[in-house]
Amino acid sequence: MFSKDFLWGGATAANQYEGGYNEGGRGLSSDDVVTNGTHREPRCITYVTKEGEKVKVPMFVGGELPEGAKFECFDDCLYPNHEATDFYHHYKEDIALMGEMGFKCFRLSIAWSRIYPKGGMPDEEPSEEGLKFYDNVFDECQKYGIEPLVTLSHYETPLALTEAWNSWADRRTVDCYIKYCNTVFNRYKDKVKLWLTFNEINCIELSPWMSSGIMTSSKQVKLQAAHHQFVASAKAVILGHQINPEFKIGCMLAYTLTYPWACNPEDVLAAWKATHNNIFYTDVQCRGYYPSYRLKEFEREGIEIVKEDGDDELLMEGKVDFLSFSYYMSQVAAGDPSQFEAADGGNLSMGIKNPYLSASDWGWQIDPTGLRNALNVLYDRYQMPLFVVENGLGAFDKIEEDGSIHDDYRINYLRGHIKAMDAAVNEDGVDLMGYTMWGCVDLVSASTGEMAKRYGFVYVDKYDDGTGDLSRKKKDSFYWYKKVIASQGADLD
Ligand code: BGP
Repeated sequence: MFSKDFLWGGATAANQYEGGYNEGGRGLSSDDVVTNGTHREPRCITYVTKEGEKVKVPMFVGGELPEGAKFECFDDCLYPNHEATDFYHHYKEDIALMGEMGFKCFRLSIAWSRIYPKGGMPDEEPSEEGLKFYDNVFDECQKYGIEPLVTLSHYETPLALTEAWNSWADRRTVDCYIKYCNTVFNRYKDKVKLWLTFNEINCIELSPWMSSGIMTSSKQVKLQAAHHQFVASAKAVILGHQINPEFKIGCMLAYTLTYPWACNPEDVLAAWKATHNNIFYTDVQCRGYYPSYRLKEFEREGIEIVKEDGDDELLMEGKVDFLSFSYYMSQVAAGDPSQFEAADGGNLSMGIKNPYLSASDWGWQIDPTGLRNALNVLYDRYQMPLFVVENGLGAFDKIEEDGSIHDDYRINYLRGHIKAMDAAVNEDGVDLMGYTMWGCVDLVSASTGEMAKRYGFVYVDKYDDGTGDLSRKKKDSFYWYKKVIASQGADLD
């Protein structure tokens, strides 16, 4: 059982949900030039070289953009987020469905290029039409007593910033981001109190394009860009608190709990290293300084982070108010991973297969107890409020002849994870603000670009080939989650 003020709800992001990519004066974003993929086939970034050659480069590989090349959408490719599942035109209906389930909180992101089509270049004015759209969305939330939780940057960056200077690789992007934050903080200060600065900030090293619209394969460039995001996040926290002292501004981490394969000290060391790679980002954002293990690594590898005077003080002053994270799976590490069978992550590498766990159809290893561990590890380390802002099961759904969708696999997954949170809160004393299940209305998968990988309580008639009438249907999990919320998590049957 959870307290009355526990923030139950669902999570989405503009790049995968909103659509309307060329409507309302919106500028292009980095995700607009990414094709669809599958569990096995990569999503690709598309561009044309100055010689006119059409190039498709796998999103997780990325790499350098040849001089003179221009991003372009090709007629023979599908770009799933252009329309996505069209929250842009369905927001009233979708928020009403969230209201019906009893949501207390709705996590969404603002599409930065809807507010500043060119990213907020000097002299650029914000788009009133873009601002008005989110006014409408927040007003709709208010009707149902739903508190918005807004991610300022979720897996997309205005394409103009990439074209100008490779986006976050360049410090000038910090100013553009702060200009954008200043605009939305002021505009929505009475409608939105909960903010997240960057979605899954640690993914910048795994996929600089998906995370931040950067074309690079260089570790130096990625880490310099991460520094820019740390500075931007700290500045946003400071600015937000000045604009409205009631704001709570958090960071957001893709947390992957890592187990050692065995009690072999080499395996334990490997797990510790993987963990530190993961929580380096929250170490900086929650503690306010770079941790020693990463500074030593930079020294060894000759990585030099260029800082401006005052950056260290900024990081300390701009620590976040709470730590939010996504949790889908755990992983296993070993001193010598080559001896073990790898988990089948398809598009993504997932470490070693854990013999104690089952996996989703996309190979993500399902581990509810791991969530209890995760909550304890993070709370012990930072002693600040936590928020599970993503968790859920991507699965194939089948519509029965009568139109019903029996997604008991999804209910089982969620039930296990909610039980684990309950134990972390009520048995271990973790301070947990809320739970927003990922993809509460079906949306496009970030890693594969598929529609077939569905998360929602609400089914959307949209398919991998881009067809579908976008109509909405309630799945069994819709009614189940409604009961869960009404009983404050006591009724999980
Ligand atoms: C997280 C992202 C989300 C979301 C989710 C599920 O990493 O923050 O944007 O998509 O993962 O992943 P996928 O869509 O690849 O199944």
